[in-house]
Amino acid sequence: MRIVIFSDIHGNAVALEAVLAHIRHETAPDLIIVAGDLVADGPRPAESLAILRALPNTRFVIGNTDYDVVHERDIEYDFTRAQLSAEDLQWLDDLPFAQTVAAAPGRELLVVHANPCDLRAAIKPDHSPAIIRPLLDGVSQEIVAFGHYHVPFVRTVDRYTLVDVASVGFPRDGLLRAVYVTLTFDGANWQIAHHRIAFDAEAVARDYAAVGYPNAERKARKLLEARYRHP
Ligand SMILES: [Mn+2]
Repeated sequence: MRIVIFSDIHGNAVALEAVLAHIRHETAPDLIIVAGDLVADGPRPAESLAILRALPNTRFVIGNTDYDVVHERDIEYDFTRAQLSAEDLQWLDDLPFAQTVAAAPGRELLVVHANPCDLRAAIKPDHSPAIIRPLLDGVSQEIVAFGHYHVPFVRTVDRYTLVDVASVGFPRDGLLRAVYVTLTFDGANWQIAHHRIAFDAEAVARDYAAVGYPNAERKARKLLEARYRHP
């Protein structure tokens, strides 16, 4: 069984199309899971959401910015919300918190946006186990996959394998690549691989101004730097 997981598209339809083309040609997944933050912060929220919603064999979880686009008011969320239909916004608001997959009895995967407890606390690659353990309290699955922090990593904490699938649309590890993950269960073990896909980031950067995104220049620079600071 092969599962593709990706996250944090952030309204970047160009990066999303690059990832989906790579998946179509290289990966042949049984299932795709999208780990949230679908539309906010990018120039093409409506196009990105239409592409995502049309994908076959695909499940979703909600991200913090999916919640915020529906419920919060600021100049950027207002822009994003104005691009989406009332039905799109209801669909975002109705997204589930988590998805689970059982590859075999007792061999299960949990997918959430940031961590198994809430939508916002990031699990970081250098966090001590003492910081992470409370977030895993009560989790029965052996693999926990998430996005939110936008930095790809795999690490083990106690009996858990933690997989940050990073970000399709807004990289922040200094590499201007869209990232997705394949999780392949061969009957005994999971094989986990991050894939880094080139996309036309300059075109996306120019697109912010073309669509009238608020703070377009700052946002474009933030994308191209691929190193924005996480709170
Ligand atoms: Mn997030």
